[in-house]
Amino acid sequence: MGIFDKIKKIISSNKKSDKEVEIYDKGLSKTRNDFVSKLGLLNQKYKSATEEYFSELEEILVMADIGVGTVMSFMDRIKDRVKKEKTNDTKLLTELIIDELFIIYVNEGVLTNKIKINEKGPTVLLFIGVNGVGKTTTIAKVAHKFIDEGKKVLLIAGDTFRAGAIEQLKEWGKRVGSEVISKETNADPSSVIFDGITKGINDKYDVILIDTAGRLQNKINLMKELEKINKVIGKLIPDAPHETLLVIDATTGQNGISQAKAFKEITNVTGIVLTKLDGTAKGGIVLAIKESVDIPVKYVGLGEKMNDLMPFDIEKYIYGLFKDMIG
Ligand SMILES: Nc1nc2c(ncn2[C@@H]2O[C@H](COP(=O)(O)OP(=O)(O)O)[C@@H](O)[C@H]2O)c(=O)[nH]1
Ligand SMILES: [Mg+2]
Repeated sequence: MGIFDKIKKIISSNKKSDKEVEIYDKGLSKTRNDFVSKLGLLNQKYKSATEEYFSELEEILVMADIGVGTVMSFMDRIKDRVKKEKTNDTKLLTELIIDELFIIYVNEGVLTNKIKINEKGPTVLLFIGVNGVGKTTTIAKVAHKFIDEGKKVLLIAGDTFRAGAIEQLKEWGKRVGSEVISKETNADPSSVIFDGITKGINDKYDVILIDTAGRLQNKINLMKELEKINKVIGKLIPDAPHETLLVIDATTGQNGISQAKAFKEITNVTGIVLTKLDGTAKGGIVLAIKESVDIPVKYVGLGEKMNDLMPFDIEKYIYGLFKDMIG
């Protein structure tokens, strides 16, 4: 079944009222209102797919932060399909556009949004990313998810750089109901992490989530710090961290993409958390990440509340973008 039919199925089934679909729906409304309404206007303006139509379409996609390289190959494929399928009707083109956007993401892709789970002991997830992108909030949301599943979750305040960061994690710990291990401001992050993981093992925690500071302006130091952190974790639990999740703020557009490239150079990033998708009209950044770093997006942040974090799901994402154009 093609993506178009799958979305139609979501629309026609009662899945519409599914909680997850609802959060996607709400969180993507800014992007949908901007990007999709532009597409709608384009289809009204042009009855058939002329050169002008294509160049306006290209501009709309670039404006949604999809990434120039992706847009260019996308345009080639769309034009090809228009020729092959001998359709020139812009209404039918919508279906092709949605289909091709989906293909961009799944193409040659490691599509998994699954978090690697350690069956033999605590699962350790390390969160990295620059200041303000939403690391601490995301950790709280992920903790909430695991606690909901009945797991015992420990948080480690590895961002010892700012006093506020430690307090913020403790506050979230109270709210979601998980223990927080911390030390004083400016303590060595590796030593807090050592203590935390040791407790996690001894007290048989299921999941350990580690907060860090991300001072990317000093790349060498950050690289060394992350190396040290990884060493400490790996000594206590071989194979850990099971995931290193890079948090990126979707509202920062190309800046976020640059961060992804920089972090990929200095450490082994296994997944991306894209936050604040609800705060941007440029939700196409999901596809730009695919193009520029090819690291799977594992979670998306669609709001500030505890429940506003979703495992990334390309079908729900495309549904959230295009539901007004289909059906
Ligand atoms: N709208 C929205 N705000 C978010 C999201 N994730 C985080 N934030 C906000 O971003 C700000 C910075 O988050 P924080 O977790 O402190 O970032 P950190 O410095 O990386 O730890 C806070 O005000 C959060 O409420 C999201 O998905 N949507
Ligand atoms: Mg923080």
